[in-house]
Amino acid sequence: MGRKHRKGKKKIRVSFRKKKEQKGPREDWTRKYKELGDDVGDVPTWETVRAKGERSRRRTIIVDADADLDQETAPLAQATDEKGTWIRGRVLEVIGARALVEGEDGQVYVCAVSGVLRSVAIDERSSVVAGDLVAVRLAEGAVSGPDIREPQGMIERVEPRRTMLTRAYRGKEQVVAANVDQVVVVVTPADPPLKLNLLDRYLVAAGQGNLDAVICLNKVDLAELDEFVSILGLYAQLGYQTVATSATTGFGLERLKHLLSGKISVLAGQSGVGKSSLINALQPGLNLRTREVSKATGHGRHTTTVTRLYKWHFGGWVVDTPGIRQFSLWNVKPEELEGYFVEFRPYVPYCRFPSCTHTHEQGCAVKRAVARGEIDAARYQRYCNLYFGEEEKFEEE
Ligand SMILES: Nc1nc2c(ncn2[C@@H]2O[C@H](COP(=O)(O)OP(=O)(O)O)[C@@H](O)[C@H]2O)c(=O)[nH]1
Ligand SMILES: [Mg+2]
Ligand SMILES: [Zn+2]
Repeated sequence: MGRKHRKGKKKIRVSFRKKKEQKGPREDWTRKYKELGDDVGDVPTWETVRAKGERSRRRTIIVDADADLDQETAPLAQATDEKGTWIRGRVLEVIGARALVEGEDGQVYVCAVSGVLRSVAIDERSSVVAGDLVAVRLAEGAVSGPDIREPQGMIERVEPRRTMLTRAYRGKEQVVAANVDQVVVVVTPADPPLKLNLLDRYLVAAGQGNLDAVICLNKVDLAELDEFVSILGLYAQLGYQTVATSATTGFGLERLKHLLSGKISVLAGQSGVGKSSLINALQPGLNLRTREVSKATGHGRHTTTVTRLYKWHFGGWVVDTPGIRQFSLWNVKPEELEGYFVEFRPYVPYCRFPSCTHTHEQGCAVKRAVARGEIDAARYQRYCNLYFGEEEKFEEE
């Protein structure tokens, strides 16, 4: 089933490498690299780090549709210079000074993090995190395998992070995962009952983290699908990707697969909605850590969990992490909420008061839109509840 995409070819855009830009403190490294100036060393010639602002010349090439590629990077497996053999890779997990990196060659290498990288990081823990795209210098005769004791390579570079999941750790902001593309918010029509306020809260959190959101309504076998089509329809109209699934019957799993394919996703949702079941149904044997395992340790279930990327056989990764509720992006200020209720956006500029909270004000264009039926009244009500800090306790895995 997962092989379905194999036949197709697709067009992708890749960057030309510009020789001239290889020298000197590169605009496109993150600030911490800039501070190092020229001492960062020679950038491997195949380096393709690119800043948001940098204009890159691009060309379109045709590749196998199921080739495991990151659209930001040119497909290139490895290169050799006087310093050794370099590969690009994706960090799957970091434990202490030891990182698991999946190279573009598909092999997993145990790597160390270079002292330079560690010393420039504001917080040592965040110098390299799961999801990072890195350049690794492999030792001579490097052996792949996740359980090798000695590091087989050195992580020398980290590409700028597109997105970051962070959390407060000992009073500091700690990055726990980088380059996550999307949050799949899993909800259920029953068992546990549908909580749209919680769904909206997740969507706000995703928006704040600059992540796309996919809404997955699981356990549709427990209810008449018709009843929920309107709910998914509302969110689809707002521009979210939606999918109705049943991990039990297999309904909707192909579409879910399609939505996950080629991306780094994090599954979020209340405990019991079927996140683990969905992952197992998509890929039996993935063996994500389960709640039971962490329960066995007895304490600190969320804080001690290491974030890890697991690879889908159909392409892309799933992040196994403490729920996103643990992350700082959960703490949205009430006045920022309006920005994440996407349907408010066209109306907000027309409110009488620039500081309008869209809750009680006269001349509020958002309220007017609700009255005219242009904004869903129930969703508006949930906005108000969130604004006033109505928070329901729930358990998230
Ligand atoms: N009827 C039904 N039950 C499901 C479905 N998906 C999961 N479950 C059940 O819901 C319970 C919680 O599932 P689990 O995957 O542990 O949820 P998690 O806490 O989100 O990881 C388990 O008993 C599953 O068997 C589904 O699509 N339909
Ligand atoms: Mg679970
Ligand atoms: Zn208003």
